[in-house]
Amino acid sequence: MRRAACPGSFDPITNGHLDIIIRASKLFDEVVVAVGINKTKSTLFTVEERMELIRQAVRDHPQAATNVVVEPSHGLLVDFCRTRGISSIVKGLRAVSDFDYELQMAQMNNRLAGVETLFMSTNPQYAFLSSSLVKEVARYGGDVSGLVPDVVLKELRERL
Ligand code: COD
Repeated sequence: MRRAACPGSFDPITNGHLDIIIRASKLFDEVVVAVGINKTKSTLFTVEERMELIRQAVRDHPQAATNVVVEPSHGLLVDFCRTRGISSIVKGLRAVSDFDYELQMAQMNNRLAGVETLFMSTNPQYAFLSSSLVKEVARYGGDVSGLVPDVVLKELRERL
């Protein structure tokens, strides 16, 4: 079975993340979305909330609804991959500014465990999009509809 991990903080999932997950779900038999738990980083949504928002967001997409699973990820991503027999990581690349750090992580993960990282170019529609920017705009009352899944939009409106 060809299985890939799509890792991230997903605080919260945006349409940029979702686009990468859906495209990956068409290339692999199973995509495991690894929701990072970083105790030193404060998040708007708990890990359980972030996981549930991703599950609800993929539900409307026929392929992804059948082969995307969502799990919490503690510690090193390569350990998450190793314990699940995952040999590929799929990441989205928005701009050259993402590239330097993503390349470093890809090479480190390959060195640590022989895991390959595949980069997908962002959908140009979402190239400027990040979870932090979405939260900032929503916090000040800006309209983020079309930038996040509807379930996330609803949660942001209630919370911020
Ligand atoms: N379009 C396309 N892709 C996007 C978009 C967009 N608009 N926005 C984000 N992405 C991609 C990012 O490029 C990233 O690949 C992924 O989606 C997740 O994004 P975020 O912002 O939710 O998550 P990050 O960047 O905070 O996540 C970092 C990880 C958790 C993946 C990383 O820190 C990690 O692997 N941590 C585990 C610990 C570890 O193994 N460390 C050693 C690494 S070598």
